[in-house]
This record gives sequence, C-alpha cells and structure tokens, in this order.
Amino acid sequence: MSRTFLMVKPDGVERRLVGEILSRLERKMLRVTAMKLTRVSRDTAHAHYEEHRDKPFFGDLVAFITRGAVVAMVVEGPQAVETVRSLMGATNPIAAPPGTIRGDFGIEITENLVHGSDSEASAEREISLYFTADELAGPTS
Ligand code: IDP
Ligand code: MG
Repeated sequence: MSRTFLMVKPDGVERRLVGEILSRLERKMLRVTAMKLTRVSRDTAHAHYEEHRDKPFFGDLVAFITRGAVVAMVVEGPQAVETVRSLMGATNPIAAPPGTIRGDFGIEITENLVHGSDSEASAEREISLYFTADELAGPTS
C-alpha cells in the first residue's frame, strides 16, 4: 500500500464533477483517507508548483488554481501514485484517452480538472503542504 495526493482543481468543483471523480477512485478500490474542500493561497500555489516557476504558463497556472474552491485528498492503494495518474490521463486532455478523467471531461491544458502527485516523494511533500498532522490522523473512534 502507498498513498498519493489528489486535488480536484477549481474547474472540477465549478463543473460539479467532484462526485464523478470520487466515484471513479472508489470504483477502482482506492481509499480516500483524508479529504477537504479548501482554497489554495498564492503562497501554497507557488510552493506546490515550484518546479514550474520558470515556465511561460506559471502565471496562468497560479491564477487558475487560486481562483476557487478545490477538493484536496489523500488517496491510498497499491501503487497509488501510478494508479491515480492512470485514472487521470495525460496532462493535455486532448491526448488523454476516453475513459480517463481528463480524457472524458477536459479539453484545455491548463483547466485539466485534477492534480495527482508524480512520485512518492512529491506525494509526501504535497500531502504536508495541504494537510496538518491532525487532519491526517483521521476520525477517532
Ligand atoms: P501534471 O498535472 O499532469 O503533472 P505538469 O507538467 O506537472 O502536469 O503541469 C502542472 C499543471 O500545469 C498541469 O496539470 C496544467 O494544469 C498546467 N500546464 C502544464 N503544461 C502546460 C502548458 O503547456 N500550458 C498551460 N498549462 C500547462
Ligand atoms: Mg505534475
């Protein structure tokens, strides 16, 4: 078992696709172990996407990710990083095959509905960017 970080981006929330996306994760037998509706601050956006800070699309990406509510999740399962990336499809929704989240619902490269970590190291870094230790501890019984 491993875990990854997944976010429904503002376009996914605006388009009421949170349930659809969650349903796809659950049908695949992945487990959502933490989840919240939140807003990405400018600072968090910069930290999250620091690898892209010199790219020409960085400004648009930060404006997009901070423009509205997002749903942040920790997702657990076998090879969680790869499994989630495969459900998401390629970065450019035009290249993402039908059957994937981006392939079924996206058409624009910036507004591509979901973020998923690209490695276990990124997953741990991103999880700690969006969740506190208390939030990760889960509901107490
Ligand atoms: P990923 O989300 O599939 O891991 P990355 O290359 O890490 O893709 O890019 C991060 C995000 O930046 C993408 O999901 C997309 O929203 C945006 N993005 C990536 N490449 C471009 C581009 O060429 N033009 C505009 N936006 C882009
Ligand atoms: Mg990426």
